[in-house]
Amino acid sequence: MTYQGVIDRYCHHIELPPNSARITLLEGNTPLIPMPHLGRQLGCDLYVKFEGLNPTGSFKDRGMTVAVSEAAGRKVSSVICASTGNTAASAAAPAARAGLRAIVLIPEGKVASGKLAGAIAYGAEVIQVQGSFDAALSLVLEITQKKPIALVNSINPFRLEGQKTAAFEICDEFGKAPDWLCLPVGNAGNITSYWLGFRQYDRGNPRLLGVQAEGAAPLVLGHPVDSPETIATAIRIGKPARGEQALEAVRESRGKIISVSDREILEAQKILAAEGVWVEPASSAGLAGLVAQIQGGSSEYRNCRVVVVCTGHGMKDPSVITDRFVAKVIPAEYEALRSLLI
Ligand code: AN7
Repeated sequence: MTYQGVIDRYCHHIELPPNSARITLLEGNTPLIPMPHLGRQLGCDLYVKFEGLNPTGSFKDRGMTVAVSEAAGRKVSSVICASTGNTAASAAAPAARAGLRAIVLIPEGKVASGKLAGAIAYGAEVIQVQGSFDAALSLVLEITQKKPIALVNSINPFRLEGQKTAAFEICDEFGKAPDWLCLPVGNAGNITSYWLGFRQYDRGNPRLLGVQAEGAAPLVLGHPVDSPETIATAIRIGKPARGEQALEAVRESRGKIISVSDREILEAQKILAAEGVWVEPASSAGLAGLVAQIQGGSSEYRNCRVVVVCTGHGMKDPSVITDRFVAKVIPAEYEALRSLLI
């Protein structure tokens, strides 16, 4: 089999100007992992769409191949984004391949080390902003209105064109849409894209369960959050750019947007890792939401086919694990090892 990126695989379903470049790292084609053990416990037919297996370790690569291809095709020299981390790495990698300058604005001190390292390694100009993601995004909007720099946040419609391919893949795998799709919601580009994708592909629609972190839940509260806070720094966002569209998607799908605590997020991360799937904290929010719904007494998921979208790899945020762990130390002697183990 020859590998294809999402533009080639779904060229008939993606809007991209004819003069666009074709910048790809062969993103997409991520596994839909059956979770029979956990599914039995929860009473549903459960799968994880593991988007952390994209080239830079997150789901953002799908949209970024399209946005950067379009930008490179119209001969801009620079791309810019605000980011909680994954968007930064995801923009930087294809930009490097296209020979474009990548500028990324991140909230100071609030980006997980694997993401920051990625953005630096791919050669992005990393600028820390003294404020939240939302403040960084405002700056990006202002400079792209005044200067010829391409904006590659998910306000850029080409990001959605690529991102929606995840919905196509799920439908191709099952032959139809699942009953439920559970996923984290931050800036709300992903949930908006999935909904676009399912409707366009015409193989049925899932109900959407969008999940925010309690301390950063503007769509649940119904108003922006000035100082969002959560251990899931990826979704530490108080004013989602596509919030209205996300709410509409949820309404149309007869789904819900709920919030979960950081404790529930970390517990879901542990549950997934115990099944061999290590994801970053934000990525376990979808499962955390599903568990909260079922434990709260909802029977709407019973015997349903449920896909939980895990958006980023666990290696993006190693310290959330290692900071809570103290390794045992022994002298280099057999007796010390034996007495420790047996
Ligand atoms: C792992 O990288 O916003 O609702 O700047 O990294 O489409 O924003 C990341 C978001 C979920 C939320 N899971 O998706 C960024 C950024 C992970 C993420 C989300 C993000 P959206």
